[in-house]
Amino acid sequence: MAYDDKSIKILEGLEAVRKRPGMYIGSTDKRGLHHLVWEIVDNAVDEAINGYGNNITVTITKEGSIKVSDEGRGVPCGMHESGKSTPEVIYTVLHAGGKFESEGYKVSGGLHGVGASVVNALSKKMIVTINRDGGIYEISFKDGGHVDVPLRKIGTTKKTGTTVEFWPDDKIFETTKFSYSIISERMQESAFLISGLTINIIDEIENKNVTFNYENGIVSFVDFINENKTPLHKTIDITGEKNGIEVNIAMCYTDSYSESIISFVNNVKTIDGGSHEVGFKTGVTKVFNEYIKNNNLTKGKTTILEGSDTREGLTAIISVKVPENLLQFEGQTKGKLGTPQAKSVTESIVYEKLSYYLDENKAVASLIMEKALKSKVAREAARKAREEARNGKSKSGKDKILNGKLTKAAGKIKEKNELFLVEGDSAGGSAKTGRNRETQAILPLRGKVLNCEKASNNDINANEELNLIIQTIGAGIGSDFKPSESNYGKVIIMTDADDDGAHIQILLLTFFYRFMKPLIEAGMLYIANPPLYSIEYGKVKEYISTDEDLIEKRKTIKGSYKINRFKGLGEMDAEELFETTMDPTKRSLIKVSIEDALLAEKRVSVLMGDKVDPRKEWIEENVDFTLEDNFRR
Ligand code: 28G
Repeated sequence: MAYDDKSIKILEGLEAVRKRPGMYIGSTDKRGLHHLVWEIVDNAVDEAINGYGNNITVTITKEGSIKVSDEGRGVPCGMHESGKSTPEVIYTVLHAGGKFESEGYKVSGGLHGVGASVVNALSKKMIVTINRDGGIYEISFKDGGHVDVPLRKIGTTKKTGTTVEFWPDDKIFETTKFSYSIISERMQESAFLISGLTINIIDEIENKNVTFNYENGIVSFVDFINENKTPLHKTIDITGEKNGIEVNIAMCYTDSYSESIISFVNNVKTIDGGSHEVGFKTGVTKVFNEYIKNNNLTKGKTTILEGSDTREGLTAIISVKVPENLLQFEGQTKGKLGTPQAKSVTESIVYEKLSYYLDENKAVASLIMEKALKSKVAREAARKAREEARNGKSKSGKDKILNGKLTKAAGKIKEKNELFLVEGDSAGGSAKTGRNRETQAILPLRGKVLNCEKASNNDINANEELNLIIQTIGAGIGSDFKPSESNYGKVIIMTDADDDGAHIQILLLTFFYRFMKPLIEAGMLYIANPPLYSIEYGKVKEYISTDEDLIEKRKTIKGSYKINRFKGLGEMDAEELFETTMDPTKRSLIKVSIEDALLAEKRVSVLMGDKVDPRKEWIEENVDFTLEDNFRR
């Protein structure tokens, strides 16, 4: 191909990325914006994994850019046959294409490694600085990957490494504000997975910085997740290799009842698990059942533990390395490992190493076996109680509670009905009066909701408030929960817009996350979005949700006006509450989606402390503020 033709192809490629960014980075919202960072950082991490440079720095700059530096070999600075420099080619030629291309899924990183040229295409400016062969080289781009200044030598140095600084294009992204906490969390994860790697994050805007470096790798990862929990033993480290597949697992039981397993393949998180996770679970179950049998802990009876019994209170990180030729991913988002050999290899390594560990550590073994046996007893008791409830044996008592508190919807079409969980009796009163009687049911909640982070099924059943919610929704709990059986198409949490309200919100989210996760996954859980202010001028009364909007509104009003700040839902009269917050034709609901559900567990324990700031931040970062319709917040 002629030189000019090649250049045209390159520009067409960059233009294609700008036309359909979603194909390359998933979305143009906050998540898509951060994908840009992952793409660049992954290249730096790859260079470190290859053994070149173990120090990476990510800076959120005052100028609105992100700057990533590594201490690797530096991108080669020679000339390509086309007459372009190697860096120009690397940062302007699209590599393996978008999401729908079948080939070219990179082993590590981002949305299957769509590459630095995609980041360039979506940036209004990018500067690449390379330290290599004694020189400092620089090339810059503008307006979506067009060369601004070609590669040139700008100085000398003894160091080596690459620095990429880019300014995301605000014509493409809904937001260009980078989040220190989102970046930190992901970088911390990389630092856990690659022990010995140091990652520094600097936020020049908010004057914050942090450095992550973990000599003990994923053992530190498990200990970090368990920071606010009570571990029952020292974290167990399992490593092994078979048929070219490397397995590294860190696991530790705590006194809680929840299970947190996070898995990775070639340092990429497998959100939907897959064969390596299945192998792990099968291996653990086998080891436990063999142990209780061999050590006669079943007192002669044939007791068989279910997998879930062996994972109560377990925190585990599974990290496997699979050679590229064996890699298979499944599912829509390719977040599930398919490779069958990963199951057998993981299972046999877990079986071998965990059996050995338990035989060598009898005290730990009896602690965790006892825990698993207790889980089995509790599980069977709970099942029996549920069956009795279904057969009507102990129904009357519960019905009485329900009838006293729940204001039911008159309509009988379950999918159309909505359940409002309302904080406090006074707000509950307004909601009852103001609601749409046909489709809206009101359940007022009294006092604080139980913190479910450490609760077992039994604790939940014993808690009146939560029991009420379970009975009202009527679709079961835990592994028995079926969203299709829900009495309501939407469950809507309606709390005051203050700290207490936020706290109740988070406690309820924890409960739903732990005991009714499918409800969240089915997109049936919402948060109501009541206004903060009303403003009256002339004959008009308007409701306003944010401080920013209030400031804007005041600017537009000529003459006098009256502002009222709602301190709580209870302050609104029934009509006002319906009109602003409940009316399906006017309200804006927030759909709850906990993306990174497993790490949320860790945050939940952070949140349950007294600190208000992290709690607020968590809500902001993790509750997906996608509105039900096109209403603005
Ligand atoms: C700072 C932010 C992101 C990088 C390197 C190092 C090399 C490289 C990168 O080469 C071109 C094509 C295949 C070899 C490789 C340097 C070999 C020898 C590199 C980064 C050349 C890419 N010397 N460091 N790319 N390959 N860091 N950090 O992007 O043949 S990208």
